[in-house]
Amino acid sequence: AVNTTHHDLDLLDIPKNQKFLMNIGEKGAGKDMERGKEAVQQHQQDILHLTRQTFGAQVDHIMVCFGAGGGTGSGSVVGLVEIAKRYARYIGLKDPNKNVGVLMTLPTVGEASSPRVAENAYKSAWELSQMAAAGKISPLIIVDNDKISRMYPGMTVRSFWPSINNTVASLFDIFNKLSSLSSQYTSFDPVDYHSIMESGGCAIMGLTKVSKFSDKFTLSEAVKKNLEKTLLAGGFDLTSSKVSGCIAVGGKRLMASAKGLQDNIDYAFDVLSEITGKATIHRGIYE
Ligand SMILES: Nc1nc2c(ncn2[C@@H]2O[C@H](COP(=O)(O)OP(=O)(O)OP(=O)(O)O)[C@@H](O)[C@H]2O)c(=O)[nH]1
Ligand SMILES: [Mg+2]
Repeated sequence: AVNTTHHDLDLLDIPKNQKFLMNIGEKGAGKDMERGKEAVQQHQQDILHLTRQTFGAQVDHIMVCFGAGGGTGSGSVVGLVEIAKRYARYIGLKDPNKNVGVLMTLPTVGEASSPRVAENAYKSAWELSQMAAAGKISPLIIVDNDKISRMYPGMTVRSFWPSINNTVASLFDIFNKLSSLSSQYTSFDPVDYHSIMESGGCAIMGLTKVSKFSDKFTLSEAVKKNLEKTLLAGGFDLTSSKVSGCIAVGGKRLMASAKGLQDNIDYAFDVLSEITGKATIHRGIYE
């Protein structure tokens, strides 16, 4: 983790030697993106070194994460992506453009009422979208802090960022984890997962629980609704998607006894194929 002030680093629950202060003589970039940009240029060697030291060489994919709106993250993200690509090359990844992605958060409506914050967020979202569309990063995941805060109203101050972060991290984690497991039915395997992570553009993800699975349409509806109202930023044209993955997970007893469930799951996969403009669908059915 890097920042221009130790205040933003101190509270992070990670080992001290994984935090790096990009010392620019002042505490924080004060929402000035130029300062963030200069900070990363000034310290790129140290950051690359810390990355190698922290993560070693057994890494498949790198996600640079930052909160848009401030000066440090927004200003330094493109420089950090460059460092991540150098690291990727160093550990032997063939195509760094496909193995380095970005996870960014959009400021809440309240935060973005400050014109500087809104402008910073807009600038970095625009630049990263261009990079994603041009296949220079893969994927770009945009987390909408405001949307999540509206989905989980009534949060305490203390739980606000940690619960948003946990929600997003576990969503990201579950596809990765499931792809490492094999299934006796249909496996969503690591190659499928990689092909999604490496396809460029923007990525959205969702997770939903379905209880009335015996009805033909509830599963497909759940898939559809989930894509429309994910935790992540909305407004994407789903018909332009290139690849997608969908995994159905059910209990042992359910898989053995629910009549017609296979048909309903297949129907949900077909509907997903329709909504995504016939994107390649990687399927998985797990118990
Ligand atoms: N989801 C999530 N968003 C966060 C978290 N921490 C900060 N943010 C978002 O990131 C934005 C930018 O944070 P800042 O501290 O302003 O940015 P900075 O990159 O440190 O830049 P300066 O403070 O100007 O140096 C905030 O406005 C929040 O919307 C977090 O833990 N989780
Ligand atoms: Mg800050």
